[in-house]
Amino acid sequence: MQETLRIAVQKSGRLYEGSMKLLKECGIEVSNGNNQLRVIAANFPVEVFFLRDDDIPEYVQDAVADIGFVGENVVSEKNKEVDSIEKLGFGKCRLSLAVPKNGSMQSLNDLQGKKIATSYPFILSNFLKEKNITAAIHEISGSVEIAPKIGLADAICDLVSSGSTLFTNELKEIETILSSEAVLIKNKNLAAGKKNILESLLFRIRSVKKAKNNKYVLLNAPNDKLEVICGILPGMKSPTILPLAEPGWSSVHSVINEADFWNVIELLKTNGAQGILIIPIEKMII
Ligand code: PRT
Ligand code: ZN
Repeated sequence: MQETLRIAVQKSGRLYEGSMKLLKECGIEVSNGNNQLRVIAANFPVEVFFLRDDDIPEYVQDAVADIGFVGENVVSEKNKEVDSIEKLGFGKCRLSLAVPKNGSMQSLNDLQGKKIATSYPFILSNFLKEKNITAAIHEISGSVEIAPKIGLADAICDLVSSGSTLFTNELKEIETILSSEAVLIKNKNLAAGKKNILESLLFRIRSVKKAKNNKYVLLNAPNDKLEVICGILPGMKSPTILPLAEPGWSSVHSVINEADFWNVIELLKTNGAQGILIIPIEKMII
């Protein structure tokens, strides 16, 4: 029987869609139409297990699953023996300390001797120890944000993404403890065959991620501006230049990083580029 790599993915919740989308973009067909707990991919040697996110680090540590897609916040809190090997670019959030907006507490030191509600007691206690703050940690599993209002705690330590939950509960962030996104974790002792499958999966994931971070640019430029325009557009190797039917003009093709996008476009325009087209890239292999 051919070896398969067992991937643990969140069954439902904030990481489910991102995880399934990533597998799909990697060309791996996993149909979970019947809400099954275990699905074998049709065209790649992987088997997907659908689990609660909190259980994924332990299952990967214990080799029930070989790898998992899970939040870095959960990996840090569970503190299991697994390797985090690749950030996946979705599920971004931060674990923060927050206090009542109109109260007297303003900064970290004001938490001295106070009570903090959280679902992340391990991360929080390490953080407080490091900062020499003695506070009581009250562990609760959900709706942490209402704890100050109902008198359960003075402050909270919880995940924040847009900040709207804090806002509606009249809380303000005073400190970020950890930035998090979904990450690929692996068992520490994968057999050679599984390692090979993981390598080809990682190759696909990295190609998808690179493509997302880059855009394909097409533009027209007068030939006397080509040198300066090519200097602005580094590309994967160097830009491709093709002559236009109109004498004295060329078409320039290249790839630019999403982060540099607006700066680069402005510069291209001021240096004589015209008809600039920006096209998303599906996969990028360097
Ligand atoms: O059932 P299961 O145990 O699998 O799921 P769960 O309910 O424990 O987790 P789930 O689906 O809520 O979150 C899964 C993972 O998504 C987390 O471990 C994080 O890695 C990531 N993630 C990203 C978030 C958020 N963003 C997030 N905003 N997890 C939770 N939140 C919550 C937060 O706790 C707070 O209640 O959303 C609220 C804040 O959001 P904003 O947008 O109002 O700031
Ligand atoms: Zn959970």
